[in-house]
Amino acid sequence: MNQPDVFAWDAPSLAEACRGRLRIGAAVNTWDLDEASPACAAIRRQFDILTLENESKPVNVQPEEGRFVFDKLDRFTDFGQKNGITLRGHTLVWHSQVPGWLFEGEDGAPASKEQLLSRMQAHIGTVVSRYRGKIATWDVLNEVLRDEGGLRESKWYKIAGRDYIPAAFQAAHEADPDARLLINDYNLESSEAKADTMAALVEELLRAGTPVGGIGLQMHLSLYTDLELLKKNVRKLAALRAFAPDLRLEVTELDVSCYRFDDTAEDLLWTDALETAFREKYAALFRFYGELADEGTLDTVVFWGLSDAVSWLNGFPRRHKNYPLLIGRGWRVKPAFYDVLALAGNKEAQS
Ligand code: 9MR
Repeated sequence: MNQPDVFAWDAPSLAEACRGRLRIGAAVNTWDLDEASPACAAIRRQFDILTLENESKPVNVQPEEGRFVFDKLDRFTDFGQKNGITLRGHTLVWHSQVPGWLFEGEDGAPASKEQLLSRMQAHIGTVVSRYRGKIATWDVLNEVLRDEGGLRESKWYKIAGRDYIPAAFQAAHEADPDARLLINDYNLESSEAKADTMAALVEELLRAGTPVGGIGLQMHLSLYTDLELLKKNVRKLAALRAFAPDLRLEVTELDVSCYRFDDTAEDLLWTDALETAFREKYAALFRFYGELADEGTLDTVVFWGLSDAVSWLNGFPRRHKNYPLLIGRGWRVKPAFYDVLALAGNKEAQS
């Protein structure tokens, strides 16, 4: 069926269609929040949950020890409150976009474990308590696992061992006992070893009484993602709810690249064949998200970016034109948008 080729702000609202079942969000930057901008119009129409793409990462929030920069986060939370939009905090502990001073001790030596943990607690405590009640979910830990399973051997791990993991959750929980606290990672859907490590780690944390509220599945996917494997791995993580019924999964950074990761092709043109594959992928995904939502496992799906024009995938892993989102260049919604709209919002459309 042909659907109108319209701007995102004139199209039906995906967030509204999904309300009560899934929150639908996007990663944004504060320049998108200017009232008169097309980005802002698209946000208000299409999304009811937002994440800052870069501006709330540790290197931007505490570039030097004790010097916190809150102007962007303040703008974000003011916007959310004014527009009734739920907010996600991204991220508190990461190996990337993290300031170097965190890991430095006296005279060029590495920081001690105690020093690193106390700096981590100070960062988390200051940031999370400032936005207590305003930021609903925090990606407390980001990408602490290796693709091949096991914990990433980051500076965090090398200095503090695995103790930084529960300590980060404890610090965030003390600062805002009502916030949902997540551990967030990529390739959980495509690497069984990584999904197994995540399941074992979260189980261990929950058994020890660590306040983990959920698992963030980034879901940077492609047209070539194996959906059967994706479902199997997600099911494995969802099974943790058997002994922690409040645990939730969130899809935190969804996009569907039209390239394989190691693809060195020149810019792909948007052909009918690509369009068909893209629609099928998104429809199958949202059918699955709907199932998870209906059983209470998943309640949030956030796209990583507002439109194809600004997606990070135009520059990663190499510079090429990509088309990973439901809003295309020129702010027009794609046919796949209407497929998702029909699927995500109502159960009948899924049969
Ligand atoms: O989209 C973000 C991009 O603009 C930054 O350059 C990049 C820096 O590492 O981070 C990107 O966002 C990442 C997110 O914070 C964590 N998961 C992977 C995302 C894509 O790289």
